[in-house]
Amino acid sequence: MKVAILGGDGFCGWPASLYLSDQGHDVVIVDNLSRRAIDEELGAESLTPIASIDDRLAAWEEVSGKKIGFANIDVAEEYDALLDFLNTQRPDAVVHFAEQRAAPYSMKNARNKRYTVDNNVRATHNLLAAIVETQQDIHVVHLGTMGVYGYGTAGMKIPEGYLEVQVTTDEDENGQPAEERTITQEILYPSNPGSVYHMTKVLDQHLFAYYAKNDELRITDLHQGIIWGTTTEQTARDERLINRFDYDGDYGTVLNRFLMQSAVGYPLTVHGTGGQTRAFIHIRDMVRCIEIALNNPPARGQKVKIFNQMTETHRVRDLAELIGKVSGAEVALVPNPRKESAENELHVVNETFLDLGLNPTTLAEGLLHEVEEVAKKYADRADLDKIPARSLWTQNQQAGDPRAAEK
Ligand code: NAD
Ligand code: USQ
Repeated sequence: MKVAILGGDGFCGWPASLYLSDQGHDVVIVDNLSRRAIDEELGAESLTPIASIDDRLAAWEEVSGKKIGFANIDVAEEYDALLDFLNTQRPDAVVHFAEQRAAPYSMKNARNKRYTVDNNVRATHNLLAAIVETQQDIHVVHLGTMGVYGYGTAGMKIPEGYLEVQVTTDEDENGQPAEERTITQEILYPSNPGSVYHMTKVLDQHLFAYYAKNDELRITDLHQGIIWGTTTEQTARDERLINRFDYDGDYGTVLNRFLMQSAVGYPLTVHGTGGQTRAFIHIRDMVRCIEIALNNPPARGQKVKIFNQMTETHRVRDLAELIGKVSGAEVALVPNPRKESAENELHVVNETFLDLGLNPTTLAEGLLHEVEEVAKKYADRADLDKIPARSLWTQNQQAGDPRAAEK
């Protein structure tokens, strides 16, 4: 299959590109390298020394004998270039990772809120409009988030995208009084995003529903949980293929941050009481899920397929305690810089991927150590000042800095 990977230079996109190429797919990456520019803007680099995109691609060809193409296109800003790319490359499928994905970065200030909305919504809409304009039958696989649902339970497991609702009415179809009856309808599960970033994924959902209905585009939206781990079988083959490892307060995600903090001897930054429960998936399962989704597209005219791409849920303080136990790290309860519930339960349906053959990689000590070992190897590249989460959801919040009292 010919697959275009939008955002293929990023944390998820790079290992997914290598995995698909390794499986024999013809892969071409589209990326404007904006994530590397944000590293510079924040003065916070990946803990691992990531090679330039040219060196990455040359290394992959050398190691695997397979070629991955690359086009530097801003999907949000360069519509004509995107259209031209689709017309010349004619991919069977596009995997769309090309969005600003950090909730804290999106909440930093008005500029970042506007950039995140402009970049993400325009990137998604440009892709959909361009596919319609090219008149090609291209399957779109989009990386969405579990955060579109919020993190509550509503007294049941969160379903895969849709909810059947029943409304009891004593009116007929014309709004005239009638005998009481119950109408059943399927709707998108009510959204409840917790940041401007998460909100852009809610807006994406509606763009997808519209284009699937109006233009019969074939679209799969993967509601992904937090990725943990950094290494896949392919990225481990050569140091120049190494994946990025974000640990800073804006881009680092919780479990990888805790493992890095443990590796460099920094107290684990548990926000508030650590009562947030979230969905997780290991990076090696993520790459497999992408291929499973590519192999199981919806038919033309079918509604958007929504899969919950997660394998397990964990409470933040339980993760900190586990890491403390296995590696002796100190746990610090710091002020929560975010506006989120102190505690939540989370139960999620993820049967589609399991039914399609995913064999989940669950949180195991060995894999936790593997991530910690990567962090230890590059510990001298860490800038400890970049660890605290300083982006505040409202003026009333405080930075999640365990060393604030010492400063
Ligand atoms: P990332 O920031 O590492 O990668 C995103 C890539 O997209 C970067 O290489 C960036 O340069 C590129 N990009 C952004 N805007 C672009 C544009 N306008 N044109 C072209 N390229 C553009 O993020 P990631 O962690 O790899 O996440 C990828 C996707 O997966 C995101 O959409 C994110 O919402 C989703 N996701 C990530 C996680 C996670 O834990 N990392 C969890 C759930 C969902
Ligand atoms: N947290 C801590 N300490 C830290 C960092 C985070 O306690 O040092 C807490 C946060 O307050 C939050 C939880 O851990 O309650 C998760 O935070 P996170 O930064 O790991 O994840 P989040 O902001 O939700 O975003 C990440 C990705 C995003 C993706 C999302 C999936 O950056 O792209 O969409 O995970 S999900 O969380 O399922 O919505």
